[in-house]
Amino acid sequence: MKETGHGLELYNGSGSAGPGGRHPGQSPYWLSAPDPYVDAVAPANEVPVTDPANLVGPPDDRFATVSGRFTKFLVLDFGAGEEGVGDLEVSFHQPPGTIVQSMDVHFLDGNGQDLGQGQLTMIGPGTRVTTVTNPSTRPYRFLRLRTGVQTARFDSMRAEAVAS
Ligand SMILES: [Ca+2]
Repeated sequence: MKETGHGLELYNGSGSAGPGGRHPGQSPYWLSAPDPYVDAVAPANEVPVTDPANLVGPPDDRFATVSGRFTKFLVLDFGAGEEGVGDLEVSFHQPPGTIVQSMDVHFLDGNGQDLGQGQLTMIGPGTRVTTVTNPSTRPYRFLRLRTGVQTARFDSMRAEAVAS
């Protein structure tokens, strides 16, 4: 595992840097085009996240570890002006022996209003991608995932598209 040394940096860049990519001096996120990926762990987040920058931006085989807490939520932010629409695509990793983990996923608008709920179901070991069906057609800015007592590792989460 490579030490990045940029653990506090919340944004992963545009993805143009390639594997191993986050570099100091890269264009700050507010100069980048809107992207459909999660931008940050939101201030409203309620559970410990190790290496949170690793679940920001496009998939890069670097994983953030979420330590679930009973009745607590992981809260993620797509960023202002980068509200998502459509289903949610989640890249995750599970260790050998893991059969299935499941979390409720709430899609929230910019005011924190709950627009609808889907189900994240992570099946099987290794690195995988799954889709969470979003019942709402409205743009969402935040995700609230009910973590339970599970530990989960996420590479990235993306909306089907950026709201226009
Ligand atoms: Ca990642």
